[in-house]
Amino acid sequence: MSGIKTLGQFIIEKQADFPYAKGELSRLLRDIGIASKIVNREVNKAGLVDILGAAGTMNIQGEGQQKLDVFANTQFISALTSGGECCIVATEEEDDFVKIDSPVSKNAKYIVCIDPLDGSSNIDCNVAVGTIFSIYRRKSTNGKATLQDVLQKGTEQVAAGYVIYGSSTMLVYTTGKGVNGFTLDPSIGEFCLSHPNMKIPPNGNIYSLNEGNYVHFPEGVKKYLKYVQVEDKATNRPYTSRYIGSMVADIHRNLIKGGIYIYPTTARSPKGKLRLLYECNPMAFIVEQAGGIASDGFNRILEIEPTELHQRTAIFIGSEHMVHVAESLMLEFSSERKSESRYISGTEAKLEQMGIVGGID
Ligand code: P6P
Repeated sequence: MSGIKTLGQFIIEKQADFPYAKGELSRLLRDIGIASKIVNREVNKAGLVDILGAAGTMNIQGEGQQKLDVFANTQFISALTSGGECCIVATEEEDDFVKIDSPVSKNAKYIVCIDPLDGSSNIDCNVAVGTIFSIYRRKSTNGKATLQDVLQKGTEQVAAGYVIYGSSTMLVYTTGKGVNGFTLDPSIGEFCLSHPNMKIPPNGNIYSLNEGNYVHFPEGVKKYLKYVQVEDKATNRPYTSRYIGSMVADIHRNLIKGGIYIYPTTARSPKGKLRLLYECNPMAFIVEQAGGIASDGFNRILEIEPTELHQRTAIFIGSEHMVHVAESLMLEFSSERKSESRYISGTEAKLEQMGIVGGID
């Protein structure tokens, strides 16, 4: 195995990066890694066994659960229960958070927020899907952990990551000391370091959003769409539209190539579609650690104060310059939240400087 570094070896090597008792993060990520290998096995053969299609149940989001959604949810909860480090799992697939109450978890200190299988509506057509997870340390020091231990700001995350089940299966994570990617080698059943110290290009020309919602977009997003579609060789426009309908796949591609992913508020999702705790916070932590930025169009995702388990938010995430341009247009043209913006108002000069205002009708 010369030159190969497994996830387990890497975590132990980087143990000093994780300021808590030795081995806790290792065991948490080991548990998540085990469950993701089992999910990967089922995703890879989904067409062959009766695990495709709808489970016939609905989750709290009102979304029809795919059988693999339910399977993945069960696998992650089971792995985290037997691993002994996790006291609560907050998952997209359960109405309430799941209390882990097993003999090995008596002293468990960690909260895991997880979307077990994001983009699962794509499963039947063999498009990449993913798992997104966020790890917090409980704040309460005695008794059972509570909802308050779950409703922590994104800045409190001690680790976050995703698994993408695509042409290969990768686990990408951060503990706040950079981002590293591991590709599953099925021949040895190990995630092996393949993308050390991942950095998102500060600029790019790929934009990812569902233009089918155009009529319901905030004015600032409509202006951004006009901006990216205007011919301007100096700024490499028009950009390229790439939208898979699977957040993990879209953001993973943009992390590597540069780009922006936007899911704004729409008529159908007036607070945004994506969930703060187990989709936006972990992806924002990862992208920020890779040098990008993530906001709700006005304010940093990681600073949003959660008030409910399945809280949704708009998200603008990706290459720093691209998100800044979109945020500037949101500030200028979607004034309903102007006062909240982290930018100084009167961004005319900033837009001119970016060559924006002139290029938009
Ligand atoms: P729409 C999948 O359901 C998801 O949560 C993300 O993975 C994806 O980017 C988005 O929703 C797709 O939503 O409304 O464009 O189909």
